[in-house]
Amino acid sequence: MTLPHPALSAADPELAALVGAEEQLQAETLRLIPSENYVSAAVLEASGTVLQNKYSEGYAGRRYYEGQQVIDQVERLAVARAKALFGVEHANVQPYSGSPANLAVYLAFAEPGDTVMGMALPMGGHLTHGWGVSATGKWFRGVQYGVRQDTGLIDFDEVRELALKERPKIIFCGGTALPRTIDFPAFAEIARECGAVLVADVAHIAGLIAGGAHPSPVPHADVISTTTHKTLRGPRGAMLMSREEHAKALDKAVFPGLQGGPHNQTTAAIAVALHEASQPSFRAYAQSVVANARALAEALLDRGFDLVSGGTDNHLILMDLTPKEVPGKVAAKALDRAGIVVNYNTVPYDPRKPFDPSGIRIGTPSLTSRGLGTEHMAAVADWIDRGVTAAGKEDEEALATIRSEVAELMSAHPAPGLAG
Ligand code: DSN
Repeated sequence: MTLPHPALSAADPELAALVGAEEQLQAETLRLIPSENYVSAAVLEASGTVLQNKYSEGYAGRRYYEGQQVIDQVERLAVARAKALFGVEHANVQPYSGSPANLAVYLAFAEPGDTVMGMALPMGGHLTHGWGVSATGKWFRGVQYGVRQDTGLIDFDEVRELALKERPKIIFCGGTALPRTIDFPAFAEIARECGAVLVADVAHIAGLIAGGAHPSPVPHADVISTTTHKTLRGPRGAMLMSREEHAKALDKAVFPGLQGGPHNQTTAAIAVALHEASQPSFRAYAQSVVANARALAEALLDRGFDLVSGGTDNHLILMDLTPKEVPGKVAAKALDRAGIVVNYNTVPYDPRKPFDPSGIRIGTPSLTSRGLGTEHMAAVADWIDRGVTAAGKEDEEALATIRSEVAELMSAHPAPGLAG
């Protein structure tokens, strides 16, 4: 199923064909990358509007360009909805994406060379939490915590000890491969003890928080940073939220500190997504994402898979394929050929290299958006199991069989935004 794009097809058939091919790929495959989702048709429409045509440097009522009669209302609406949904005093909806949002936090609260602390990338953290190859690890002194090797869980005694020794200006909690609930009060206590600004990077779980399926970082974190396109199911963008006391510093850091004109079409689509996330149906969605992940984790454990931390509390499962003797990248590429889209990922204490690691990372936001429920998770686990086995044996026929089975189930569950 592809959508009609009459103007695009007439003006640029080559590009229109590529868009159609991507629509088909997204419709036919089982997308398990935990940071991806399907936006609604309404979000898709809002992000493709004439709001695209406006420059709006500044903030509502304080712009450097005229003609903002409508844009100001769009941004105010998005801000008001973010504040209401997350229960925060201040929201900035202008960051282009998660990495610029986090950079703005550095600009607001630290000077180059200052010490910052975050979870190490190979342990499940994010590049922008002070990891060495990122600007945040080059321009700041990043110290990193991890998880315990025996449990796969954060050891708060270790985090406290490191924080009190290193005295970071900023502590980040949250990350990209964390299958367990983030203990915001525990991080807040440590940040208070060492006088650090606590930033909860909830990019992965923002939708779960909005839907009441994960505890909120409010009032524990000083700053909340999030993208808008993962479990929150909005367009590719980001937000920074805080108490009023930090509003000025954050706003100044985003603009003029780091960015120019906001992407107004994205702001509009964020507003739509926030409206959708405030509906009762979104609460049900968030609960279902977690229920599906738990059911999938159980089904994988039943099939002998090794899951980091032994399971999941949220939308994400990190699988260590070492016992299966199939490298993560080999498995991910084979599953892709089978119509199951995952990403290869390091696991904590991974002896292999990041570009060829031991694990794969999967999650349930996208399949839940298509209406799949716990009753489907045994089949999903079975496909992953057969796919990993086929990867080890280079059995292309088995992968092709899985692909047709996946496509059949997907055709019975049309994806939001692609249903025509
Ligand atoms: N790329 C995001 C993710 O996949 O988790 C993090 O930046």
